[in-house]
Amino acid sequence: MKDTLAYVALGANLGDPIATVMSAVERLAALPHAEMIAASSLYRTAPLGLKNQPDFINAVALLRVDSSRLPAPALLAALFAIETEFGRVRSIKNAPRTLDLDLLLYGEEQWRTPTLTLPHPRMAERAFVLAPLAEIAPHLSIPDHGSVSELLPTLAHQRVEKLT
Ligand code: PH2
Ligand code: MG
Ligand code: MG
Repeated sequence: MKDTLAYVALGANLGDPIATVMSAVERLAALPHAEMIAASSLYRTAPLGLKNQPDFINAVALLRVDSSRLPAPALLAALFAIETEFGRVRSIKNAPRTLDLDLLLYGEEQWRTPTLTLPHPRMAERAFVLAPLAEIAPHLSIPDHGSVSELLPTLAHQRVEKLT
């Protein structure tokens, strides 16, 4: 048994995104060989990338994973399976989605394969990731970028609203 901390970003902007993200958090908590340590609040966020689409609901979760039983590629496959369960259809890049689950960090591991890049290459530029992360891991350092609490203020122009 080798424990690794994994951070997962959740996002949805089709259907009932609040209900979807809430139940996806429950699905993550129920993953075999993983234990949920923390989940952020939900945030309503302006779409980045393709602008002309509905606002997103975003959140992040922290899992303690048994890396011998659920290594990073297996965790990623489990995330894709949950996306499919929630009705995700993959069309164009950045298209609206019922549920997007992105693996942000898996311990200190670095991966560069066609299907898995760790750390997530764009996480430090996205307030919709850093605002929920700041809630559960303000001191977390993103390799080559800095700490979450230092980076977030640099993205103040990105609209992010915590849901109460
Ligand atoms: N996900 C994207 C692209 N743009 N914008 C927001 N606000 N939230 C997201 O989760 C998001 C996005 C690609 O996965
Ligand atoms: Mg994704
Ligand atoms: Mg994504």
